[in-house]
Amino acid sequence: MSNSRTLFRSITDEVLEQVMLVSVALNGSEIDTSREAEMIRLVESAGGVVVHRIGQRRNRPDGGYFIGKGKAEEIAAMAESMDLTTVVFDHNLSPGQVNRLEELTKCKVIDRTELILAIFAVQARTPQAKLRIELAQIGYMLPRLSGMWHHLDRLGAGIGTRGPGETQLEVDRRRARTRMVSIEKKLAAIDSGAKVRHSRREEMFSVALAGYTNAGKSTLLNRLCQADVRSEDRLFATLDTTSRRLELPGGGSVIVSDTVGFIEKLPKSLLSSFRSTLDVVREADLILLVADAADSDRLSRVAIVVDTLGKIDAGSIDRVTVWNKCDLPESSGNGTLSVSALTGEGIDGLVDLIRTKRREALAWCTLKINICTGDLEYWIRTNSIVDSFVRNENTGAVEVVCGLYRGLNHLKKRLARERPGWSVVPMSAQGQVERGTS
Ligand SMILES: Nc1nc2c(ncn2[C@@H]2O[C@H](COP(=O)(O)OP(=O)(O)OP(=O)(O)O)[C@@H](O)[C@H]2O)c(=O)[nH]1
Ligand SMILES: [Mg+2]
Repeated sequence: MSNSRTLFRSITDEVLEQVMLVSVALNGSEIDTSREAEMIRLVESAGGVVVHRIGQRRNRPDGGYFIGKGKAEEIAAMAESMDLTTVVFDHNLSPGQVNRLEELTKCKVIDRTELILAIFAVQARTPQAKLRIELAQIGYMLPRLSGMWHHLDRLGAGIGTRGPGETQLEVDRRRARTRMVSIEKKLAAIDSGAKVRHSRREEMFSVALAGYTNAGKSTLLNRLCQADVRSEDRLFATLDTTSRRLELPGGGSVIVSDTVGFIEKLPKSLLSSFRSTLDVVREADLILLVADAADSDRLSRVAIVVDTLGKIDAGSIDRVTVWNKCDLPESSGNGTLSVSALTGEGIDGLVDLIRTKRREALAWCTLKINICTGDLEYWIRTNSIVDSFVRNENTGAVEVVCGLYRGLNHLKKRLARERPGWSVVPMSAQGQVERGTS
């Protein structure tokens, strides 16, 4: 999306773009003040500032303008008198509604999805996050292209690039699709590298931090794993995934991952372009749903997170809600697990819970290993919970009673792949011998 449309300046610019916010309450409801407050924060996170607010209650959206035409004229007059050129709506608008509103108000009209896309664009730091957001923006823009030709200049559309018989719109659509294919290829290469790294860790119990944006996920990762992820009082501070090892008291470790936060009506195009970023959530053994206990909307936001987890196929994974920010006076204990990622309060209890969940997920068995080198012993000790490890001094064989994270078959495959010279005769925990070597 070109600078002419990309909503706001970079957040590092000194002058913030001044914005009029339009809130619309539908179905006879009142204007929701906490939703309005969230919109103001979204505008700020994109690098703008709300200088005027207008609200309207109506039963259903107007097909032409979303709001009534009279209200749209009121916005036009207000924008002119306040010298404002940007109007943000707290709902999603159809391309036709945006065009009609822009024509009538002579302002740039931004809907909720475009605003969230703008924040992601401002916040993206890594090359892959930048590519993902560009993909989502083009996906959002494609159906809106007619009448927006000049917005494609960043994609390289320009004089002399039109093929015979093509309209400018067709050229723009073609260019947009070509760019999408090229981004998808680049992302596929990046994602396959990430998959290799991920498969190296797949023996470990994995814990994903998921939650509404700004709930404190990154702060919690930093607290649990002494990581140095950027945490900020800003919506969508995190757009990439960071995974760190958490050493558990009493031995063993798990992988904890922090990733992009959720919000109400997270745009579909973002969910699809960030799909692989969210793999750590989808493939987790345990999801810690991090909730802000001091947020007056905490319960509805937890419901939104649960709904979003369903949308990314992570709804059936074992999940525990962690009520964060319990140090704040306005926090309210909604459950047994209250923590403060900031002060460390309650973190021991959380680590205990992770340890218990990990233990519950283990498959217990006895392994008989004919030749056990120090290397293999180390691998077993770091990748399982060892209950007993007995070595026969005469033969060098060992018998190990241990709990495996991914079951015996996984261990067999792993040994066959990486330690082909070794032989393992597994038995069930009850002592019944299973035949076979790997
Ligand atoms: N008082 C208090 N503040 C906290 C706590 N945990 C996080 N915060 C603050 O909440 C804000 C958001 O924290 P982050 O860790 O960036 O939140 P996040 O969930 O990672 O947010 P996104 O990456 O934007 O989705 C920061 O200002 C943190 O300092 C806590 O336990 N207590
Ligand atoms: Mg974060």
